[in-house]
Amino acid sequence: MRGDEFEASQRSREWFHQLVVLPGAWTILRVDGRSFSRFTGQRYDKPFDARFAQLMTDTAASVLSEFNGRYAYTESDEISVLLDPSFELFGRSVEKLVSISAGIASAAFTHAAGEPAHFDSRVWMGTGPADVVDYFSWRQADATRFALNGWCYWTLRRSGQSSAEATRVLERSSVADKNELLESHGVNFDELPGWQRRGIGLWWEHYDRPGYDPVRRKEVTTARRRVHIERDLPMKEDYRELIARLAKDP
Ligand SMILES: Nc1nc2c(ncn2[C@@H]2O[C@H](COP(=O)(O)OP(=O)(O)OP(=O)(O)O)[C@@H](O)[C@H]2O)c(=O)[nH]1
Ligand SMILES: [Mg+2]
Repeated sequence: MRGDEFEASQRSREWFHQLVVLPGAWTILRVDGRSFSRFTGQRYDKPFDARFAQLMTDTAASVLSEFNGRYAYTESDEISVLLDPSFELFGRSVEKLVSISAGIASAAFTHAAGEPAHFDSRVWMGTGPADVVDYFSWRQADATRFALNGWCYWTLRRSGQSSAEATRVLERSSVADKNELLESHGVNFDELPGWQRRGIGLWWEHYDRPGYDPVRRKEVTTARRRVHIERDLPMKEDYRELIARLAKDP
């Protein structure tokens, strides 16, 4: 076999490298901490720890910035980043998108936490802004479920129940039952911090930075952008409207 044929036959075995996200598709990358139940177990307060949420927020800001995304959302140990439908980074290669997003998240989190941790990644594709609105509503509902379950579970554990007992009680409980359970232990779910119940959103905001132009010797303002971090997101219909605004063309 000639050298160039050998080269081509080896390249053809990189089978998945041809796989790309459809041109113009609305794309979301979701990274998720690997075995974070174990990682967070001994290190962070349960069910929520503001220090852990800050690490996830720092990580979300890194992924949002590196991919120049439109919006990032974090809850529990996951981060979703919405890419612009016109993005062309890495030729839209699925292998590149998942490996680089997982790599960025793992590096950013490890750097911020000072301990090694890593993330997996997946790609979601939608056909338009309405799909994107549904996606983020879905993840926010997951955040609310995670918060309600976590608070109930740890409230029962702290009241003396074993892991198996607490799990059994929760399996048989409706959402209303869980709210009542917390109420009976003096916890009003609706008054818990918004970031725990609804997750944290990040997007770009534009601002004018005043400065001085030494050549023209005059005051000038330059347009800049920075990442806005929202720890008190709206919910349900208001959240859907926020996402619809962020996903609006262009
Ligand atoms: N202590 C603590 N743990 C948290 C917090 N937020 C998320 N977690 C943990 O992160 C886990 C995330 O769930 P999963 O992603 O389903 O579990 P995982 O162990 O990471 O499993 P894989 O993602 O499949 O590798 C939760 O079960 C919690 O244990 C927090 O604020 N404090
Ligand atoms: Mg995980």
